[in-house]
Amino acid sequence: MSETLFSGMPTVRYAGPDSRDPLSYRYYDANRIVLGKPLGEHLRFACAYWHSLAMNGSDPFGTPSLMRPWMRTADPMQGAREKADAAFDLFRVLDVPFFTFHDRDIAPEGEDLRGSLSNFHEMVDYLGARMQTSQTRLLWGTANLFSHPRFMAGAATNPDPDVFAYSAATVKHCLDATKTLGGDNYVLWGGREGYETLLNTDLRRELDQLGRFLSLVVEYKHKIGFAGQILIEPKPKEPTAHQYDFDTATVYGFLQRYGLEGEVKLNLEGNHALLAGHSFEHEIAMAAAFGILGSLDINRGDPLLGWDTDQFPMNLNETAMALYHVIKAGGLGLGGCNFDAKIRRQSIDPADLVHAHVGGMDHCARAFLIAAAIVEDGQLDAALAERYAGWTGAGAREMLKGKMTLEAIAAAAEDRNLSPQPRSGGQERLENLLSRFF
Ligand code: XLS
Ligand code: NI
Ligand code: NI
Repeated sequence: MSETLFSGMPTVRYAGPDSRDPLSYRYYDANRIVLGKPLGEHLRFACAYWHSLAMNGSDPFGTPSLMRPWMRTADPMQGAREKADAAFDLFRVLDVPFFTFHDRDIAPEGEDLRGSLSNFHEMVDYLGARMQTSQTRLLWGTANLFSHPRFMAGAATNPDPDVFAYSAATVKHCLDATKTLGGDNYVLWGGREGYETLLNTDLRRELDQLGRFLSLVVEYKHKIGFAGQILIEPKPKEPTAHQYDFDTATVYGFLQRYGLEGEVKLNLEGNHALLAGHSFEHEIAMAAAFGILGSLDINRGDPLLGWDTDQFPMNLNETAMALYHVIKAGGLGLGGCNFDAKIRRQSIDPADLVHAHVGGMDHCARAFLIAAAIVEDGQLDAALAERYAGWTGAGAREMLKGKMTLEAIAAAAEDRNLSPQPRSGGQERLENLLSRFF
């Protein structure tokens, strides 16, 4: 492996909460047993190739601010190899257990579909070889079906059937590669699956196209024996004004409509929850309630801005409560905590990338320890159980069993001449209880 931007950096290690070394983990002790298993196995952190290796700091007002060496290499395939070397060296520095990628992050676009697929498979082989000598495994793969202008009117929902077919071919090869590299999940974020104006959009047709596309992916997953999960990543807006995969509840309805609710789970992102007018914990709890919690893109947005700023998580209350609901749901299983997060445009030093991830991992570890302490304490759970205790009674349960009619319930209520008394929800008491853990 050639020299990389990170060659001179030692692997970041756990050094305890009192450590003053900014490049040490103070809370992320991957081997520490929490709630019966190692912390690292609860969190399953992943580094996102696109933000960390492919992003160049450009924004709608400015040119790239982060010109990494591999971005200047004349031969794009050689650049892709240098980028992969840098990626695996960064993973070594962070000691991060997983990574995630889009096809286009790891390999350049070719002259045509065949050329792009050939570049892609060549780089998948290269990554496979890198993985032989690395601890870092693949959390998920995905296809970039939104950057190239061919996708400007959507991928699966495009009015042009050739774009649907092009996208199908791309996803087929990405799923093959994800399986080959031992990925635990395959993610579909509907980048431009949405619309700008109904003047040029046949909504019903586009939804049916999306439903069929997803069914094709699920059929193929079973055909090749991919043991991982298929995940949809909801997002309400950006890039299109009306994204079809708006939020957890919307996607669940969509999955039900196309009979896929038992096949597909969700990859939930903090910033996307915020854009949908929800909190991260709401989206997680909602997915858990539907039984479709899959994985997390653990980042944060700026509540003052209306777009996907993809910042590293740093709000302890927000992250702890998100992870509390993950624990309550039984954990992330094959999913993990993917840093779909990018450094700011001014953070131009390679070390900034390391600081960002070390901070993010440590922050999440600390938040997880807080969430685990709340679970172990049990008072919040007890308060919840107490609030719904009335439903444990036989009479109450009868009403939900589907055997009592509305008339029967009415007759019983009249018979008992009910006069239910309001009870306090106790929110402030519970908030005070929570604040003891922070
Ligand atoms: C964009 C999405 C994207 C997905 C992967 O907002 O978060 O990064 O995670 O395509
Ligand atoms: Ni996002
Ligand atoms: Ni994301």
